[in-house]
Amino acid sequence: MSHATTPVGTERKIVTELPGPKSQAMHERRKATVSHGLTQGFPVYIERAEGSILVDIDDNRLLDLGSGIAVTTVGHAVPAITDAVSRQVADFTHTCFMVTPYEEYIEVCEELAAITPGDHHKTSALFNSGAEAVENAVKIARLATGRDAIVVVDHAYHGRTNLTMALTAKNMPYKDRFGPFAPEVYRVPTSYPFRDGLSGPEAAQRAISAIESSVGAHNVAAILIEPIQGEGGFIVPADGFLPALSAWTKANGALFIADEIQSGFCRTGEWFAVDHEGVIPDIVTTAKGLAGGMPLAGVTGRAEIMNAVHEGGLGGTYGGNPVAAAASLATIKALRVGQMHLRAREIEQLMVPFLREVQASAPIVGDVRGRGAMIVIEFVVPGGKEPNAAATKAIIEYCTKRGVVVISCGTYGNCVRLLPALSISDEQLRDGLGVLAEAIRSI
Ligand code: PLZ
Repeated sequence: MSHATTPVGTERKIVTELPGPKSQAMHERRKATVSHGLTQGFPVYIERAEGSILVDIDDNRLLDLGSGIAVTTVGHAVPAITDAVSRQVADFTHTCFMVTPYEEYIEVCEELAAITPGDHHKTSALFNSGAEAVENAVKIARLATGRDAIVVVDHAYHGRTNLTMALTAKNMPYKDRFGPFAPEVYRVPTSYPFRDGLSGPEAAQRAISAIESSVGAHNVAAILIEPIQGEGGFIVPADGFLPALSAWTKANGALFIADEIQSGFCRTGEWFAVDHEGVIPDIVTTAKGLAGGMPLAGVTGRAEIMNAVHEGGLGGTYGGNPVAAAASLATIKALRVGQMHLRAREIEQLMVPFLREVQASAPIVGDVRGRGAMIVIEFVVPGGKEPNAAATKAIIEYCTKRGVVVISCGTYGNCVRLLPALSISDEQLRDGLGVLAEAIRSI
């Protein structure tokens, strides 16, 4: 792939129609050779990126408000991360931690122990993807408790492997005709304030009585939950919901597993989304923002739970790969040194009032919610709460055609999520929000 030498810059700049001619040709090549089972997204093919700007093969500069689904939280091509990766590539790229280990793996586990909630003794195991981390968290929870049942909630997303498909709520496109699914997974209602109007304690009581009546408290190995539900629609549970579920697990010998794969790493204005409610999970799963673009995932938990597993019970060829680990250490350092959780809060302060003002004159905007730089707009049919997936699709198309990359989410496909890098400037953010507002008004 040829790389133009012109600087990337910091501005969105569209020089062809989107997708441009080269991207269109590339898309034809793709269709001939890449399985059509993969989500097609917006077929603009990327050649370079820097900060919050993506440069496509037609030399268009797009503003990235998706960060590759909450992965490049620090930004694209951040020198501290690319340098760390380059150094590690030159040193060695792989030995397999299970065969001949190395320090970087240990350092990532030390960092995870330090930044995840609670000051108890924690240990970690590293994997490649979020789904793999969730699978392992479930394995560990079952072994440590000697129980089988895993409780998940409506609108949950935990991955696409066989076990995680069972944990994920939405049928299309994730599960349809891919079964049969793994057993001993039980789904209970969540807290979705915009749609259920319940307080946190009320929603928790509803979930708990479903667990007690349909599963039996003594059978529950763990409640597994995203503290802010990501793919399901950036659903922030009502205050008190998560603490009540966590307290119930403690009282009943079950574990509380927080899936922080999308919501972690300063994204919400704290290191982790559970920090907003003072909940201390027994196990935390991480990925995405953990390594700034390199594939890495972690399971971090109370040492007595994590270490209950027999030697050799956890592993995988690539888990905790040294290059991904080096990227992770540089990413965590950049987040910490830059106090980037504070920047996430500023981003919320800029985005939410702006979007609420748009909402005031746009009846298709049902709700604006989220924390930090994890904000969503839920679109409805004016006059009620019926999900409006058609408007959502049109708005995303309007934005992407103008070079503002935004992603949809939501069980009903009716949400536009905003996941900018925490290094984005106010000016870039205003530019992107301006286009989004135009898109909403154009409906
Ligand atoms: N848990 C909370 O958000 C991944 C999925 C994109 P993997 N979310 C993006 C898609 O359509 O496949 C995710 C998540 C939460 C687990 C996962 C799974 O992480 O790294 O995609 O396996």
